[in-house]
Amino acid sequence: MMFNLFENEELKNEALAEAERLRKELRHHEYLYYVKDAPEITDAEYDRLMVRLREIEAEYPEDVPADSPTQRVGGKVSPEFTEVKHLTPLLSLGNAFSAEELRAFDERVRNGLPAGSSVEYVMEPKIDGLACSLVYENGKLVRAATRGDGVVGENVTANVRTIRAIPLTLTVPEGGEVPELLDVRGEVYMPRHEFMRLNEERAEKGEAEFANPRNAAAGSLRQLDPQVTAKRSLSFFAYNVGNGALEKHSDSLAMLKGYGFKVSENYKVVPDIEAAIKFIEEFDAKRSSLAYDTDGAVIKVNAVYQQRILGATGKDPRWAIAFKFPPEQAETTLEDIVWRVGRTGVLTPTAVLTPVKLSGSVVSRATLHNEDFIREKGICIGDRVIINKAGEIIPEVLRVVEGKRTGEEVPVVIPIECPECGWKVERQGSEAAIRCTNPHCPALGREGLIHFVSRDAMNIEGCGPSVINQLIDSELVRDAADLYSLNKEDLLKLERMGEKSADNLLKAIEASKENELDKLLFGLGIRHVGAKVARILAEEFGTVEKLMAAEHEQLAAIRDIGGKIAESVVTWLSVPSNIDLLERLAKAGLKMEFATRATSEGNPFFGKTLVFTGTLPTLGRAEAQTMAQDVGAKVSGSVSKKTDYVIAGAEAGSKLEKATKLGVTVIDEATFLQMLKE
Ligand code: 3B8
Repeated sequence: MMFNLFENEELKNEALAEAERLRKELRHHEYLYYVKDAPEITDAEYDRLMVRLREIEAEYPEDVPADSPTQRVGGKVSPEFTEVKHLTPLLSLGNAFSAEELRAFDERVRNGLPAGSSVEYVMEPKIDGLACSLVYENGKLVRAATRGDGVVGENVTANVRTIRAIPLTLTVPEGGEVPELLDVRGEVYMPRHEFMRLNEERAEKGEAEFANPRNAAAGSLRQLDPQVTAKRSLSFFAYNVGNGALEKHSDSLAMLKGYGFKVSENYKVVPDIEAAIKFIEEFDAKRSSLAYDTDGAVIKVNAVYQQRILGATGKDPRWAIAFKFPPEQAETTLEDIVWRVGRTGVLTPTAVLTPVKLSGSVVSRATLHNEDFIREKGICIGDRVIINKAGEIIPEVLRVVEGKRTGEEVPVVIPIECPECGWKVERQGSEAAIRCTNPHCPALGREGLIHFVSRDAMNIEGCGPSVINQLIDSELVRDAADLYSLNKEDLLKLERMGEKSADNLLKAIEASKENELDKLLFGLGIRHVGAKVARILAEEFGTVEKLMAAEHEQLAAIRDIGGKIAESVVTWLSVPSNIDLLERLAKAGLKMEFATRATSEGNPFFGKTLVFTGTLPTLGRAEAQTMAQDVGAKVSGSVSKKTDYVIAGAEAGSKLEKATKLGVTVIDEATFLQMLKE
């Protein structure tokens, strides 16, 4: 008995040491991926480490630290955000719109300091997101709050914890000291590609799209359910220290970087205002190439003692100002509207414009979103229109210049036939989208294949739209499965396809077979199944067979799935040609499985220790235990202080007694089943 206990103790210590190593490794890879943008391992490798860590933590739930990489998504759905008073006010910045105004700012700064002071500035890109304050006590993130009115903000800690660019524990360099208190200020933002992906997903689901990444970030951060925020891939740039700043702002930025924060790689210390103005011009030229939106540059006095002397006027500090770039707009003529058919059969109107220069590039197309957009803006063909760059990348028609109408303008004709195949189109219910009703519309095949090979789906490099078009036109490929029987000879028939590119493409096609099920499910282009839904389905079912066997109710009961998606999945999987496609893909050697185990962090039993006792009314003991383990619970045979729940059935004897004595929560089968679904 004693010996056994020792052995258990030893096993436990080994497991806990392994868990700690895994946490360290995971944190390091999260840092490389989310902060440095330079991952060293694949997502699958990362997932494997995570799965192993979860396994150990499920075994020893009482030894899981709050800053474990598994603990980012937690917390409950709250009815509202509580208020938090900032340690020191979170001020906002005044604006400058010209070099003149910047020189005036510099003048005010120097007038506010002892005569003859020299002033050094720090220049930073101005990230277009939401200001947040993150409070670290003894190196641990304890609170995160939005700016609010500057004095009191909203407590968004649970949501901020899901942002992987934000360390839950500061990385303190060897020999360094953990600060007792550190108030890190910065901007929560959504990278552009995430914004585009999110909007695509929302459009697919018939939900309203966000107007720009800033709104998308705000909407995601202000979610009452942290699970939703966790899925939105937000990021964070640290740009100021509220409490615990060093003598120079530039040193504080370096310190933040050392602690593991993402700090703009584009900041610069400049000796005077003219150099600051030059920085802004240079930055303007490169900002469109950044992965996130910027709406200007921030100029800050570098010496903190000078900042203190200058202080603040009302809500704005006197030592910093934001230079705002003018909104990027241009006027041009809308010559025509073309309707393109996407992979789901949705017709999207695109404006054909007289080419015009807009923020450095020539624009000749702009998106018009859908029929309602055209009506709301009152757009006619021949109109003079103002275009701008929405989310700084895709040009959008902002409005019509009505004063310039000549009477020659022609109202837009909404198509009643598909421009690709001539079938009739329809608008369903409250949806804004017009769809082609032909299930075999050629556009679906072509666009579907383009989607199938795209990065977030099967990620087949070297297979761009022009290759796909040629493959279809030459009848080498009809659907996704045909890609896997292509050979080099076939490929060499294509235009601009040399030996090397053909070899590379074949390699990429071969490699794509190893993708996990979620990528395939997303790639199939099932309506309402975006990347996230595909992942949930893959996690839930693990294999295509199991998914095919699932009934509507079973699907609809899954978190984040719901009736509409369930309907779409069941329908898609019942079409013979789709089943045939899946069979041919399987035959081609695609993996069609999801190896990573389901993550059920959200379930109330996740990581908890459960004890079953007595006879349950409907469930067998083994069945009930498996169900609990499937959501990440640990099942134990005896009740102790570490037991979280006792599930008691008829004639539950001493275990129930002990549970009551220890104050352990006792539930019945019905409650157990109910909670399993949460
Ligand atoms: C003081 C300094 C507000 C800000 C600041 O990228 C202050 O520094 C601020 F009262 O809002 N959006 C930045 C950004 C914003 C601010 C800042 N620095 N880089 C930004």
